[in-house]
Amino acid sequence: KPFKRILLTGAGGNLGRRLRERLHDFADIVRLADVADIGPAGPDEEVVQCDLADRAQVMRMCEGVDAVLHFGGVSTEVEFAPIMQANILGMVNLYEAVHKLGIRRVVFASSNHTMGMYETSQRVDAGMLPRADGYYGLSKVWGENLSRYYWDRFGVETVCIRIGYCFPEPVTHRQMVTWLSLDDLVELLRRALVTPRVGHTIAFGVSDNPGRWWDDREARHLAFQAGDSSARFTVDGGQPFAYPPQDDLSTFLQGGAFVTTGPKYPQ
Ligand code: 15L
Repeated sequence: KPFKRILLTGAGGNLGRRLRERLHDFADIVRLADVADIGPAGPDEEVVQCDLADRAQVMRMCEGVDAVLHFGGVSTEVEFAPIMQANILGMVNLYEAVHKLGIRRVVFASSNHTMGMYETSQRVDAGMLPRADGYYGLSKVWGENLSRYYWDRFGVETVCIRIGYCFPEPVTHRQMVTWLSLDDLVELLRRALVTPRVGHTIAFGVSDNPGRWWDDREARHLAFQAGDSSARFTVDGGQPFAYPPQDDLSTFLQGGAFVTTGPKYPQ
């Protein structure tokens, strides 16, 4: 196995729960962290409860770890305060711990909402400027740039994955275009962990779907090949595939509903 111990943050979240049993090929021990109580550890697992905003807890969470899969933090558009705590301050705490403890590599679960204000007719690659669609997307841009800094200044390697829609079955047009299967996510994590030199890489977490919006040219060196495609699903009860179907902001812009929900300024 490539690592002795890897850490998965956000182990109680949507993706963390599905990834939990898929990580044992990567390391002898999988340490699972979450802010919530996720119950007892299974075989070859460790469980740590950790608030990302608490730097001492983050330091303890990272002790003895060889690589980090960072899936923790707020995963959707909410008001700014919790995003600031978990995604802004939490990233600083994580990278300080990673750097101080000499951990060499992080895989950061970034999001397509870093570029949600691009139009659905545009093709976006990782060299283009981010255009976030709310505080959540902006916090992911912060994470991408913070990890870039820790590579440039301290040599900590990070692969940022701009994940699309990673749930079992896409049902809307947007979900079809942005779908990432769990198998493809696991393969992308494997490539992100075992590729010898990644420096700082921004990759797109998307399966080989018809009508994709994202061009993964900046992550070519990962040699990731998606094995799944949303083409086997039908949209909205079998209507022919077409995007965008309406002249509506949430279909005209890539961020979909996030564009119209965020940002929520505290009242
Ligand atoms: C995200 O970043 C969210 O974490 C996830 O829940 C989905 O909503 C996804 O984006 C999406 O764009 O569908």
